[in-house]
Order: sequence, then C-alpha cells, then structure tokens
Amino acid sequence: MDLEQRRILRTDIPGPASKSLHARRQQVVSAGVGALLPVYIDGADGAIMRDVDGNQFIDLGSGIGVVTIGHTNQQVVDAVSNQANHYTHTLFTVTPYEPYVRAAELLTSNMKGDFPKKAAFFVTGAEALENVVKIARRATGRNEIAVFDHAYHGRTNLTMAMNFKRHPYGTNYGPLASSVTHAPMSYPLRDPEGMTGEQAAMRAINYLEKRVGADQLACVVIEPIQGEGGFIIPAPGFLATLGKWAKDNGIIMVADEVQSGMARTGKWFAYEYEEGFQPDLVTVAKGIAGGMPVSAVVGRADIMDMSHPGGLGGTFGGSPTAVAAAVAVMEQFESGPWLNRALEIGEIMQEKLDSMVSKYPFLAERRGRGAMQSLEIVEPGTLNPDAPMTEEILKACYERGVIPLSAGTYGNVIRMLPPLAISNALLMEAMDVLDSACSDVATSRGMLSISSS
Ligand code: PLZ
Repeated sequence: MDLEQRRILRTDIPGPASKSLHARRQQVVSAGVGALLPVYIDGADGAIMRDVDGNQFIDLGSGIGVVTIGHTNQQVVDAVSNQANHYTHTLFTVTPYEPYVRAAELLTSNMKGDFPKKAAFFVTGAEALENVVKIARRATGRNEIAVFDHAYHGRTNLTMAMNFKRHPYGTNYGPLASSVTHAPMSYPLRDPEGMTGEQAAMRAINYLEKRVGADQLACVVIEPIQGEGGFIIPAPGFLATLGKWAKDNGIIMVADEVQSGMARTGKWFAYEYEEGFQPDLVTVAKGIAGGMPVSAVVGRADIMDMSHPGGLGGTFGGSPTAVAAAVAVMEQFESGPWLNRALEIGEIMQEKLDSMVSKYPFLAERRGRGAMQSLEIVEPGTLNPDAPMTEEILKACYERGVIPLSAGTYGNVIRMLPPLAISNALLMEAMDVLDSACSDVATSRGMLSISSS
C-alpha cells in the first residue's frame, strides 16, 4: 500500500462513511468492545492511516505501539504473503517449521544478559504474561507473584488481577485470580520530593516482605516503563535495587516489555537503560511483528527449560505468518537504522514537548524515552489530574487529523508512540497540531489569554 505521507482532511471527523459503518457495527459488535476514535480505516502506509472518507491521519499511536516499523512495511508484507503461499498452519508443537526457530534465534541473540537464553512464542501480550507466570511458578515451586501500582498486563483472568486499575478491565468480571500482590511503584512526579530510586525500591520490598514474604514469591513482574499506567519511568536505581533483592531471594525477575520493547525506546528493550538491572525473563508482543499477532517469553535457558515438554504451547502460538513477520521486523532492527531512528524521533519530540511544558501551566511534565513520549496534564499549580481536559485536547487533535493516545491511572496522560517510519516533517507537523490543540483548549477554558497562544 502506497500512501502519500500527508495529512488530509476531507470531511468532519468521523465522516459520513465512517458514521454509517459505525451504525452497522453497533448492530452486531458487543458494546463491551470500545472505540476511542470511530473512524474506519481502509489503508495505511508508513505513519499515515487513511479512512473510508478519504481523510488521512498522522498516526502517533501505532495501534498502541504495534506498527513500530511503520504501517505496511514492505519486508513485512512480503514475508507474510510469501509465507502464506507456502503454508499457513501446521502447529509448531505437532510438525515444526524454520521461521519459528529463526525468530527465537533473533530474539535470544538480541536480549542482553550474560547467560544462555531460550524463547517460546504465543499470540497475545496477555498470553505471554500468563505463560511467564507459569514458567516462574514451575521453576521456583512457589505460587505468589508481585506486580506494581499503575501496572497493566492484559485482559485474561490472571492478568486482570495483575492490572492496577480495576475499572474498566476487571469490573464485575470476577472472581479474579489470587496470589497476586501489588506493591508501591516509583512514580517520581507523585512520590515524596527527593525520594530516590533506592528508597522507593525499599518501600516496595518492605511492603512485599511483610505482606507476602520473599520466600513465597515466584516472580516480580514489572514494566520498565509503564505503558497504560502513563509512561511512568521509575527513579534511577529502583529497578536495580529490586532486581538485586529478587536475586538474593531466589525470585524470578520479569520485565514486561510488551509496550516498551522492540526498538520503541531506541534499544531492543527499555530495561537496557537501567544500570545494574538484569531481568531473568522478558515478555514481548506488539512491536515484534509489524501488526501480526505474536508474543514471546524470552530469557534464561535454565528457567525456560524447567517447564516439562507439553507444558507450554497453544494452537496459534508462533503461527507461521506471524513468526515470518517477526523475522522480517527483527532482521530490519538488526541491520537497519531503526534503533537510531527511535532516538532521533525522541530528540525531536523532547525538544518540542519540553517547550510546551515550559509554556503551559497545565502540563506537569514530559516523560519518555526514544519514540515513547508523553505529557501529564494537571490543574495548574497542583498535581491534581485533569482527565476532562486531556480528553478535550485529544479530541481536538483527532478533529485535526492527528492521533495521539490517552493513558494514565488518572486518565490524564497523552501518550505518543509514532511509527518509526515517520518523517521529521510529518512528526513536526503532528507536534504543532498537538501544541495548537493544547493552546485552543486552554484558551477556551479561560486558562490562557489569547496573546499567549
Ligand atoms: N503488557 C505492558 O501494554 C497491552 C492494551 C490495549 P495484549 N497494552 C494495550 C487494550 O485496551 O486492550 C499490554 C501492555 C503490557 C501486556 C499487555 C497485553 O497485551 O496483546 O493486549 O494482550
């Protein structure tokens, strides 16, 4: 699919064709399946999505961090269609095939850590989390697992219990899984002033030791940068202190890199930014396969091999077209400029977003690494989250043809995960639209005088 890399607005957003599709959808699709922006897409390329009314949007979300390599990346498209022409399914646990092995080679060789590694493939991020917990329980013979405030891990029964926010993910869908304990996270903007990463880690460790007991814990699961929680980066030293404690107590350290991994932050995995921190196991999904559904657990071979043959699997885990796409993505990360491009995108965004933070009193801070950037929105002069204003700013962006996403426990974070295929010009245009949306919403709320916009 070739689309001119240009924002085009032909109709109101959503336009008439999208509205009529939405009416059809409402007849047949469960109300439980949400729609943040009901424009129906009929084509996408690079950083542009085109809807059924011919509007073209600059994508700052990548389908929540999935098409990191860009929409309809040619190598991914070729790999999928070539694979589909050869065979679409055999089931790796019945009659295996090479692309699964190749994907595991690429994943294990690009995970940092001075130990032998192995991998296993699944379908969704949540399924990778389910399996990493199985693997950790099997390897330690322990039941309990620790997670963190503001965490998000999925929508299955176990992962609903691992999420911090009950609503909307778990409300009235109980009983939820037991043996899951949430510990306090390091959230530098909202922690007591001056609290170091080590102190925040000790707060979590003391809590877990009292509430659960270190010798009861199979694993600690943490997102090195929390995604749905609002792109929260723990204070330096938090993860290293936690990791050391886990190691000393025979607890398996799991980094959930479903959102932060796969070149998103300019490295294969966001945990690589944390000095002295080495997870034992990592969960991966989203950006690994350019939009094809595949997830993975990768990490210490000795732990991965403690699971008995037949213990891990699933009909569609590491399905041929999905792992072929994963190979095409990972080979490009290895040989191409993608990791550096994520850093360049990060620099451009940081400069622009930081200038907005100094200009607008309702922006508490910019947070992020590489092409994973966010703004937290508060009532000026306080840390009180302003979710309604966040929604208004997002709506103003959508109406202008730019698609950032919301996030945050308090619904007051604007997050951006642009495809790395975005050009500098398109990225700047999107940043300018976000700036004018902030300015217009603030002015309409009487927060800014006309002259300061
Ligand atoms: N772990 C860190 O970010 C998925 C959720 C979208 P699945 N985040 C997007 C939604 O509303 O369902 C995610 C994540 C982290 C696990 C998951 C779960 O991945 O592929 O959605 O199951």
